[in-house]
Amino acid sequence: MLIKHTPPIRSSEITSREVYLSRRDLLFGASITALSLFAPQRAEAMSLEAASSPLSTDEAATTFEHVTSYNNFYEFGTGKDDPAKNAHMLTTKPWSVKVEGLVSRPTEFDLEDLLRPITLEERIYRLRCVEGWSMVIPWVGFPLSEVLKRVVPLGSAKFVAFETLHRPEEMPGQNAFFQALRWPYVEGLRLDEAMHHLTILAVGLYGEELPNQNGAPIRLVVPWKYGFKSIKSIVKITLTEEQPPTSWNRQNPREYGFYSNVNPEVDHPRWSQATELPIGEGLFAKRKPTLMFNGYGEEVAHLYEGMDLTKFY
Ligand SMILES: Nc1nc2c(c(=O)[nH]1)N[C@H]1C(S)=C(S)[C@@H](COP(=O)(O)O)O[C@H]1N2
Ligand SMILES: [Mo]
Repeated sequence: MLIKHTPPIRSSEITSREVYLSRRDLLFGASITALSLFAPQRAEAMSLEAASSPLSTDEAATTFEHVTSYNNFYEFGTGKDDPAKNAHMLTTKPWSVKVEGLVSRPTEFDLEDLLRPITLEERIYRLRCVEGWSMVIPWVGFPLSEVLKRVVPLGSAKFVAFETLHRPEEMPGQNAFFQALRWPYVEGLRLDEAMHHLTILAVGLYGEELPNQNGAPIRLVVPWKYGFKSIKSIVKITLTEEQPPTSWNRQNPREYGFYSNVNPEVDHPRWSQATELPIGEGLFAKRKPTLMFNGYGEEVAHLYEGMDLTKFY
């Protein structure tokens, strides 16, 4: 089992990038064993072993506190602080993920079995929400393609559909009088987007197991698309021939398309998408220009060659 269960670290213990970076040396340094012998208390903080990825941005990460207290996870309420308040209700162990549809080997993986042959990586990725804010998050995860290859997609598979857990007893938003969305939350990618090396399944952040509010125990991260594509707490992945429905497109097709690539030139009908506010930089933080494909254009622009991105938004 790759994830070692250690008592969760309180956010108050990890508030700055400085603290994180010193812990990161512990996690990734060569002298882990020696340190754990001589500094048992600090070594105890280790929980996820991951190799750091060259695909990371070198921008400063948003603090652990902000990453875990300012969230969108409507299953736990529509307020930004609701997921941090309510997501502890979710039971994430045991957990399994079904991978089925147009594949040769449909499989229901226990999370542990899914992770056993997999090498975890730390990837520091930008996350841009369609609401106009952004964060930089040190995810721990692995390429989605590794799972897809294990089930062997058929030639007819063109899209990948994802589904979040539906468990109203533990997800108050699924039980609310006012239902913010139709449940379960669903998302989708084209197969080539799903196989792309930047597309990962995350099981942790900041070297810790994924906090529930961030989509425990396993969530998608697609860094060149708006945040809502990065579906949380996944229980099912289905390969399909037809483009699958997605929650926000179903909710409001004029405002949210299937592709949802970060694009400063295509405005949301009710507001501009040209700039973003970095979260956690205080009262005087300045909005900064949003980059095409969230800054990942060199790696992903070829996927959309010849497509009119104002039409396929
Ligand atoms: N199941 C589910 N996944 C979800 C959401 C949600 O409400 N439910 N919100 C999305 C949105 S709008 C964003 S911006 C990101 C936020 O991820 P974070 O809270 O880890 O920063 O999760 C996405 N994944
Ligand atoms: Mo979002």
